[in-house]
Amino acid sequence: MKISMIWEIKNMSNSIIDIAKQAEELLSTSEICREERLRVKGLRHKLESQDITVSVIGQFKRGKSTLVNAILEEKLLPVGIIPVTSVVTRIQYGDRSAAVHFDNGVVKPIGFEELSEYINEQENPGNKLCVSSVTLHTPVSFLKNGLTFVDTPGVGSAHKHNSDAAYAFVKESDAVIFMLSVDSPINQIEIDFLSNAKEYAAKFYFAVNKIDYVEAEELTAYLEYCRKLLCSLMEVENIQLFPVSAKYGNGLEELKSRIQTDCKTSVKEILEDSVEMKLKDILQSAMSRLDLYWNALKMPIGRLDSCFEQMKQFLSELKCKSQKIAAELDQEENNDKYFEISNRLELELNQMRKELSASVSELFGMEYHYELTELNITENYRFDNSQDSIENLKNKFLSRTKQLCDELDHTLNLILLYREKNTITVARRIDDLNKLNRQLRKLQSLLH
Ligand SMILES: Nc1nc2c(ncn2[C@@H]2O[C@H](COP(=O)(O)OP(=O)(O)O)[C@@H](O)[C@H]2O)c(=O)[nH]1
Ligand SMILES: [Mg+2]
Repeated sequence: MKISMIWEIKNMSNSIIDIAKQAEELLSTSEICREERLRVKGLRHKLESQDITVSVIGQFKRGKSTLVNAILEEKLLPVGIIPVTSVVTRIQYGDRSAAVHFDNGVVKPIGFEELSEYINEQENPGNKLCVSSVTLHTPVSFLKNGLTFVDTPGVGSAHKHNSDAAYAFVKESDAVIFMLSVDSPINQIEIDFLSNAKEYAAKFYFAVNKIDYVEAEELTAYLEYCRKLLCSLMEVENIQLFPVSAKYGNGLEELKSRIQTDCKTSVKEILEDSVEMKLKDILQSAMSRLDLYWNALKMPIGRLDSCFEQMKQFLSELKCKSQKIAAELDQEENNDKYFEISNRLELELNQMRKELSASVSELFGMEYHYELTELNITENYRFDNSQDSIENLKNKFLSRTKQLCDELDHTLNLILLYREKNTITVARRIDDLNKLNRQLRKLQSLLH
């Protein structure tokens, strides 16, 4: 560990690239913050390359995939009347090619005609193929100059994993096209999603789709309603709306040329704002991690040993419990109960997260909260092809509980490696952690 070599923040420049560089350097002094360092490295690369990520986000069926196809002037992505898009698709400039990225790190080149097999909810239900994303290259001028255009799954459908993927991808977006549609008033799902997106994306384009459905007067009323609501949600005086028909092409040129102009003239500002927002999140996460180590190091060694033993025991009990829950599912008649079972497993997972948070708090005397999944248990959704899907649900549940336990186990092992009998070394390490924490806080205070 190099914590003792902590480097001092001197004559700090407030430019975001400097803050990012300093954050990266600072985080690299401790292997505890490896993950955060890698995330900052990605941000620095983004600033240096000036590559901007613009994603289309919103509720399912608002016409996101249709819009991407229309802007790129090619029917690349599948669209449909039922929720279709199940994975994030990144589209960049280049010779035509397509590749699927899987959760386990494998990348497989595919033909464009095979796309649907991987990104269509009906063909890849519950993302059983474990696709993490799909990347396409196509030589369209809209994508020139390092623009990555992204189609995302919609939020709010019965397929919860689609919402999770959309929420996760917002964290990577620099600018977003937030897709609304005249056939539905803005609802709470969209409001919640927008509030979250506001924390990560630096630039918003509000597209109001399906204007071919309504008369001019109705459209004016709808736009006025949207404008008022969005101004209050975004806390701004005025907002530009882009009324479009993704299906028939109306209004697309205005939206397209606005994005292109911004990408030419204000890409630097957008990226700096975006990186600043993401840096805040990363520094916060690094500081929480340091807290855990700090608490563990300050414990008398005997007490620490017994806490570790109890924690490891608890983790192995959780793993057994999850296997028992999965095994019991075999004995039930589950073919028509996909939705109930999916919810039950999510509830079990939430329960485990709560128990883990409680034991970390109890044993290490610190707040350690896992985010809980919100469940809409009133929804009555039936799934086709259920036999296959129940099996898939069970495997997902097992792998998510294992991941939950493994992550904490990994952190505990790192803490074990880090602790030390020699009290002078312990005192020095605590001092180093304090210093690092102070430096991170200083950096954080430079962000708006
Ligand atoms: N009338 C009309 N239908 C549209 C328009 N844009 C999309 N749709 C339809 O809305 C449905 C959902 O579109 P899709 O792009 O799959 O939505 P996504 O889930 O947001 O990606 C499909 O049936 C589309 O044909 C539009 O501008 N006008
Ligand atoms: Mg879609």
